Amino acid sequence: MNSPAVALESTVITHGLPRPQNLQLAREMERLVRENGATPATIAVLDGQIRVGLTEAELERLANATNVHKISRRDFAAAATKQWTGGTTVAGTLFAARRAGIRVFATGGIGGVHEVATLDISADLQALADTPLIVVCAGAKAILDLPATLEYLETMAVPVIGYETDEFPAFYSRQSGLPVSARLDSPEEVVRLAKTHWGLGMQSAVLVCQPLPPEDEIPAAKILPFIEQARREAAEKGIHGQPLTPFLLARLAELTGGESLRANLALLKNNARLGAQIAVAWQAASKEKPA
Ligand code: PSU
Ligand code: MN
Repeated sequence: MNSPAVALESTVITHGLPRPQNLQLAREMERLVRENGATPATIAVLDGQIRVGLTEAELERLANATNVHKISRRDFAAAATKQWTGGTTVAGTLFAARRAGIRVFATGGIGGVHEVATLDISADLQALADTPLIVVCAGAKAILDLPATLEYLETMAVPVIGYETDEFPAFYSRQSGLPVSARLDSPEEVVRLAKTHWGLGMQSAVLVCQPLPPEDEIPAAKILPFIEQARREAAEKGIHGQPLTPFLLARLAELTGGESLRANLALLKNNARLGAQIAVAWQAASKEKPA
């Protein structure tokens, strides 16, 4: 029997992390998925083609590519028409993973509602609203308006599961003071909830939110002033739209002397592990009785 696939996104490789940590992390996530009994499927666009699963050489090419695009759901047609190469966001990866029949996807932090003067709501949220996959994350990136992001997910009928926690994790920090819609404590429970959700006819994703390991967390009181500063600088520089999230992540890494980068890498690896465990549990449950 084939080992079950876990989708991995690639905007984190092309836009979310600096070189050379981006390639190291991409390899490490693939290794962790394998080590936990599943098959990694890193999703990206190469020369206009949607690719599900990359070779080692392709991963390296993507990580070092110049003129690389950030590809959300709306961008696939443009990418095909113009032969772009790019990293797929959570929204883009959800689309490609679903077409490939993959059920589980691991990422760092989903996009959400930005705290800016103009409207900026990540396409990740709409994709989560209408794509039935289990998405493992560390919450939404703390650079966002977390209460507004949770409200949007509630409106769109996305279950927000706290994995071994009652609180929505805040990416760099384990706690946000905000509630999840249910807490679950094992991969088997996650699978049972997801199968029930979709069995009821729901089309939305199940968002599994796992706090990063305690030893890697940055307490909210420490990271929040830096987030404020990075946001202010983005506003002053007139940065908005697609470049905003990459700018904020890179600036935070500078402001924290690399601490936010270390936390980001740790949570991505942690989520790769849990994604693989959930994929294995999904396959086992599907063998017992067809979904
Ligand atoms: N998680 C990380 N780093 C990242 C991202 C997620 O640890 O860079 C990426 C994801 O690909 C996500 C994107 O879809 O950031 C959100 O971008 P935007 O806010 O522009 O939708
Ligand atoms: Mn945006």
